[in-house]
Amino acid sequence: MAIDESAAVPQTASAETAPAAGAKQEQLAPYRVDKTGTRLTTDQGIPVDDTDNSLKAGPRGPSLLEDFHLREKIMRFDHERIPERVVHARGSAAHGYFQPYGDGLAAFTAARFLTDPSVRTPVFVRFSTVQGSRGSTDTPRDVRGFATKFYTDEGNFDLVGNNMPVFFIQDGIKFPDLVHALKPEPQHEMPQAASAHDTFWDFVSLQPETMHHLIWLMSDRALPRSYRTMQGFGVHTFRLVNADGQTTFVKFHWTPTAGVHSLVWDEAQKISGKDPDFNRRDLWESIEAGVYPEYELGVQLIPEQDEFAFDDLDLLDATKIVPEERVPVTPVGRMVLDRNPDNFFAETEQVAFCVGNIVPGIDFTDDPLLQARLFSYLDTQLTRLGGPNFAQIPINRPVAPVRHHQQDGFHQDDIPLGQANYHPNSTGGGCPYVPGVGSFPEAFTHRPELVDGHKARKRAESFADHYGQAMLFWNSMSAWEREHIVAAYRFELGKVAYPHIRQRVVAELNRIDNTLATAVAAGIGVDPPAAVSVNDGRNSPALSQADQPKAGIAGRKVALLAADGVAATSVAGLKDFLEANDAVLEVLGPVDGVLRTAEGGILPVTRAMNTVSSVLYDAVAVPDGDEAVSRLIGDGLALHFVAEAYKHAKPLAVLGTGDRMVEAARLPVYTTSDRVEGVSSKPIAAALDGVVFLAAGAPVDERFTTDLFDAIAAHRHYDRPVDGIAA
Ligand code: HDD
Repeated sequence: MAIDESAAVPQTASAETAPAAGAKQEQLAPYRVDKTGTRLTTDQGIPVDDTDNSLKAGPRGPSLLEDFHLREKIMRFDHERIPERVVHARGSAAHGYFQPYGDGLAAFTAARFLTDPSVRTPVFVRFSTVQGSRGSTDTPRDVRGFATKFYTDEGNFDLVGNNMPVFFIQDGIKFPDLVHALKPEPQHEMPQAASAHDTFWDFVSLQPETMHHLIWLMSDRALPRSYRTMQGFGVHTFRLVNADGQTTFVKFHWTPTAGVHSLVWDEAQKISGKDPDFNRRDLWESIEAGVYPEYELGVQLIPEQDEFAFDDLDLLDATKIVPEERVPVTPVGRMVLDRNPDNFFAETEQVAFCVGNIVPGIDFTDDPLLQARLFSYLDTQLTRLGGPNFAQIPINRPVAPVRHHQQDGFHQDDIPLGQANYHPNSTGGGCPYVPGVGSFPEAFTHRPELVDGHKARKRAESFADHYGQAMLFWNSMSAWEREHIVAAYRFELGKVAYPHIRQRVVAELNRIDNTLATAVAAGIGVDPPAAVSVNDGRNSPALSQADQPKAGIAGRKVALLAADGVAATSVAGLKDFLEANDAVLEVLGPVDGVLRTAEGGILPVTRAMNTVSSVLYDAVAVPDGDEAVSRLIGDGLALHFVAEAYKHAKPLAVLGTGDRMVEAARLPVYTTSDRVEGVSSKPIAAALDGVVFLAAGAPVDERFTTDLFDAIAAHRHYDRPVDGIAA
């Protein structure tokens, strides 16, 4: 085929196409390869005129070894895969930037990216599940990784956190045991992307330090609606170090500006089949739509002299939080994710986070979990990325200059010039020079800490309590959060084959709270626990998702069920309202194409109803228009759609005679006999939660949009009586 040479474009994309500002995008630009308008070549740049037929001795004869294109093509294909991450294998990532609000942290840290509000630091953030393989689903009950690489002017800082503020174990030496127990069982590689199995529950019930993280895992935090709506935590206590070398303990928190929202468990399981890429797609589509995920960075600061001020927790114990009521979280800056990666493998798969990557102004603590991580991340990249030069992969390159005497190894991309590959040298003018300790204020200085102790494989006494903070968490939950937690334990343990493991978990739960243990035991067929009360009643309101501030509705997806005869006026009003608030309305028809409206016009269908499901939406709307409503009532799929959305506590927008559908779906909200002068607004007491009605034939008005905004912003309405709903 003839090539239009004029269509050829330069090999590199313009950095100006990158909304994620800054030095990192400029650095990546020369690596981006645009194939538009180019000829096909081999790896050696030799043009190829046929890539569909191998070179043969006669059309039906054997293929010839001299066919360098065949050999290269097959060889390259054979080696496309690299080992997946041993944990957190499934992930999705985005570029963006971080900017501090002001210089408020300047007294605490010398790190400029945290203290100079004029500095926008490029970031690359990778979100992940922990247990599943690369090709698994996005919505198992699992912890989510939240790893941020800050490309600061002083080098890369990797904050490799999770969406839960604590970890299962206190000492990194237990990590291989934890992960073996958590991952699919060795004999049959089951279950995939799920924690409900014997080895996991066996391990955790024998390792009581897991109890705190476990109750977080049984809560809705393990089912984030979106990466845009989950918190992130650095988990460990780190140190901030100021210009005078004084240090302050710090805990890092990410808080999404879109609010903290979760799925319900039944929904999460269904999504795993309907759209295993649910969270990945949401991240990608939000950024493409310009609804950029945003997170506020907050810090809890603890003066160094207060290290031992907490009688019930040790700052070095990663199974503990510092309750926000005792040390408040101070907001210090904002992160915006505004650019999708160009290539999944090159960026999301090859990004290498290392907990040991810190910059001047930040330092480690002696948390034994953190200490083991310092080795593990560096070590794992050698296998995963094929050698010691992984920091040269474009996504991993710092924007700060890199000059040293390390050399060679697999995949050395740089061409170091000159003779000097050692220090000290005179052949290279003494460069790269090392000015000497203390003579170079920007250099990283390890905190001069006095270390004194006898070598011993021991755990500190101050790490001994494993139940107090699990109790704090349980006490801080709202009624619906507790119901979800009990249901989660019952579900997970209900899949455990060994009764003694179930019983042992109940005994552990009884050390947290007797009502919790009793409720779980009642659901899994084991003996009720002894009626002892250990609960000290303490709580921390900041831990409850119910107490998180509600944000707007940007990025929420609303499904409108429609059919021929749909009243178009209120649909148009609904669409305008949602789009004005950066939310999305999708019109679902019985089939693809267009619908005939009650007014005689047409309404385009976004998707055929059978290709989606209520679980893929945040809210559902039913239309006005007698004919359309009658058609929908006759369609079991549509009725199930409405009932299921109601059961999953989602907001419903009921336009005009669409109220007949609410009645037909047997939702305990409303019957048409409740209509007052044609206006469908009479609630059946509190059961109306999150169901917003518009009068028949009426245009969308402010009362309706205000109520609907609040209903969607709240995200879920858990006070509904849903037990009898068949969905
Ligand atoms: Fe880890 C990956 C988070 C404890 C060893 N971990 C990994 C990732 C996240 C976390 C988000 C994925 C990074 C990415 O997107 O590439 N890990 C945590 C948190 C922990 C934690 C918040 C506790 C506070 N991890 C932990 C321990 C060890 C590891 C105790 C080992 C001693 N983690 C690894 C690893 C991984 C990893 C094996 C797999 C892939 C990788 O590092 O790059 O080294």
